[in-house]
Amino acid sequence: MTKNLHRSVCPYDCPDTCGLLVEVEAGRAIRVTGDPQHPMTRGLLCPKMLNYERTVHSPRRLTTPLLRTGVKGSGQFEAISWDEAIERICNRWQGLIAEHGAESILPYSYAGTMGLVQRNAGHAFFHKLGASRLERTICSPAKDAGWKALMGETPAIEPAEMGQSDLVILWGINAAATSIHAMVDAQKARRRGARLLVIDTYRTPTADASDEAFLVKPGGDGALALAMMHVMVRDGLADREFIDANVLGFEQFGREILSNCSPEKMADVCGLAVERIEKLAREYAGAQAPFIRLGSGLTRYGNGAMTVRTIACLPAVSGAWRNTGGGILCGTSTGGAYPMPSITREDFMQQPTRLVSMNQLGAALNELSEPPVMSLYVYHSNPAAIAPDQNAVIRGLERENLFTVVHERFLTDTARYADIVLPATSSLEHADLYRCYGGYHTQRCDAVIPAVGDAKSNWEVFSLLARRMGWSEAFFHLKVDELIEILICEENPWRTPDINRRLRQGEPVQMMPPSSPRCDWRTPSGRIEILNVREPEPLPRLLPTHAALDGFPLRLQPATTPQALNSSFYEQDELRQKQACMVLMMNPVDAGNRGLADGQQVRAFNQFGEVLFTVRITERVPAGTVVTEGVWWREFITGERGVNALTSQRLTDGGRGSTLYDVAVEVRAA
Ligand SMILES: Nc1nc2c(c(=O)[nH]1)N[C@H]1C(S)=C(S)[C@@H](COP(=O)(O)OP(=O)(O)OC[C@H]3O[C@@H](n4cnc5c(=O)[nH]c(N)nc54)[C@H](O)[C@@H]3O)O[C@H]1N2
Ligand SMILES: Nc1nc2c(c(=O)[nH]1)N[C@H]1C(S)=C(S)[C@@H](COP(=O)(O)OP(=O)(O)OC[C@H]3O[C@@H](n4cnc5c(=O)[nH]c(N)nc54)[C@H](O)[C@@H]3O)O[C@H]1N2
Ligand SMILES: [Mo]
Repeated sequence: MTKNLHRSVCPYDCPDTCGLLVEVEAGRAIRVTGDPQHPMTRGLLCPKMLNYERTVHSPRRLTTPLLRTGVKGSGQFEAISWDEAIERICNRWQGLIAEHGAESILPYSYAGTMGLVQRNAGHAFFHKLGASRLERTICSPAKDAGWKALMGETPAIEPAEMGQSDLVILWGINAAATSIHAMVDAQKARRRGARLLVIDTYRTPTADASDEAFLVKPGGDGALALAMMHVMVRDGLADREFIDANVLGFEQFGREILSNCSPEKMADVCGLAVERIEKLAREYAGAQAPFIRLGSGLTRYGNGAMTVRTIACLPAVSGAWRNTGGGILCGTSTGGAYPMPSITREDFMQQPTRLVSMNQLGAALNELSEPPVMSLYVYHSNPAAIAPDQNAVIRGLERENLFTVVHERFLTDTARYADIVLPATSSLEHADLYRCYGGYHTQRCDAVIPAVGDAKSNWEVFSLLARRMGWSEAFFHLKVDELIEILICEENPWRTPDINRRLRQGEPVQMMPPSSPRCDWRTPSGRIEILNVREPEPLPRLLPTHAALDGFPLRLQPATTPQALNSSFYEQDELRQKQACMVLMMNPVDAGNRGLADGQQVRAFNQFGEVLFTVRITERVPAGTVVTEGVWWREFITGERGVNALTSQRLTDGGRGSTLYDVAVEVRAA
């Protein structure tokens, strides 16, 4: 590294966890590039991070604490000092604790930064305070629940095995937008002769790069997988020898479930013609080592966990697990690589406090009692934009008697409702330690520039709050570097002393997950448990989505865009302008039926709310499905509400996840 070139890590919630090279001049980041020596990044960055310096030095950055002066939501504030801000927060909390108890305080945080210290910086504080706890389940817990029901604790296969597969299926993952390095690997496999299939609800850029795309009805993948297995059994394509040795409950599954799941019966549910289901089943069963990379898109439904569990049966039935390159990958679980309880400090809790689902913030703010939520402390999350049922969330945030503190880099939709706003550092301004969930690398980095304005990191703020509360635990006085060292120094099979040495030097390093040989199933029976009597549903079967029962004719898919990450990156004008405006993609048939013309303003509505979009008429979405990409900030949209005014607080069948993609609407001209 030259004097002005520093290593850092991408802090965002993405399976790639890229290595960055940051060029610094006079205390400012002036250029950000991908680290060519990083095992996943290999010099390639996504369009968002390629201009990360525009986020870090954005004129929109918050630089000082703010006190609300106007009505909630108006965005009117005056600058105050950190001392005053901390004093006001702690005073108010002490009053609330005396009157309502500490559970009247609710922290809300998620994935603004994935750094192990900064992301989890508030846990110890709120545990000691005795606050309500947040159940952090907005992303994809249904995926874990579905996997566990079938595979127990079986670890993930090596992502690089995709390169040895002869048939790669990107299933419910928009890799070209959400995990570009997996996309590079998939294309490499394709160039070496593997077929690349995509299964999605609309024609994404990932689908464009495939040999063949299968567009299903939202939430219809379980039906597709069941029909595929029906064909495999019917046509003698199931691998009986593998099944006999490795699978529990296959005969019963075939008899009780698969026999009723012919392609004819499933075609309508999954939205694919019978011939295409048959062809896909034969191609899958005929491949030597088919590799399914399962995304999170299809898990955010009322049947999400069951969908994952059903799809994960495919390699068991076809025997794909026999061969290197074959199987299914949901993500690498690297959670065991560091001793997180040393940071989150559950032991500071005097007794287990109330758990509040982050997917039901609207209900928590408006309906919870004994005690009601009287204060909300939001850090590295933007619930007014990203949480389901935006109308309920905003109604709650508007409550005059709710004391809201938001620690943020920008004046987000949520920060606009705060009583006190605290300015947060960006990842280039604080140290942290990162681990990847799409591979096995890990990296530690230091701050590479000083804090912008008076911004402080998550840990610094909680340390200040703890001091003002008068707490004596040495833990709250530790420096970020010391916390990182606590995580690194504990002995762990994932990290040899040499890995730790290189980590401390800031190098990106591959960890060594405790390996498991192929076909070593970590379930109570030692087999893949298609029959699992510990589950409420002992066998995988067809479950409906929530939206199928809502009575609105179109399925809405609130998808991701390459130009943003959830509600992050809307501060970059150039990226936002590429998205132009909040668009609703609609098939010509649906547009024709409603007399809509391309470019027209439309309103989409359901029982939860109403949202204005600009309609784009396109064959990229099948009839019956409408798609919008991105989670826009309200200041950049035409109407009053973003897409999450149409989503609901209902939970998934397993894992208590969000059902953000399980949405039905009607659309009319505005
Ligand atoms: N550019 C960009 N990158 C991101 C993000 C982002 O917002 N933008 N978000 C980050 C986060 S937090 C996450 S969790 C990951 C998520 O990354 P992915 O795992 O890729 O998940 P999604 O993009 O939510 O959904 C993937 C695809 O599933 C499709 N899909 C939705 N419902 C269904 C269904 O019922 N069946 C099928 N077959 N497909 C369906 C969607 O259309 C989408 O194209 O990406 C991370 N990376
Ligand atoms: N409609 C719809 N809704 C969705 C999704 C979708 O695809 N469609 N995706 C869902 C998914 S998968 C997820 S994971 C969630 C994500 O939801 P969130 O975790 O809320 O993610 P972001 O919208 O990226 O907001 C993160 C915020 O953290 C701030 N931030 C960044 N770094 C720091 C820091 O170090 N300290 C502090 N204090 N703040 C920081 C950023 O400025 C940003 O405003 O959204 C969910 N909501
Ligand atoms: Mo996520």
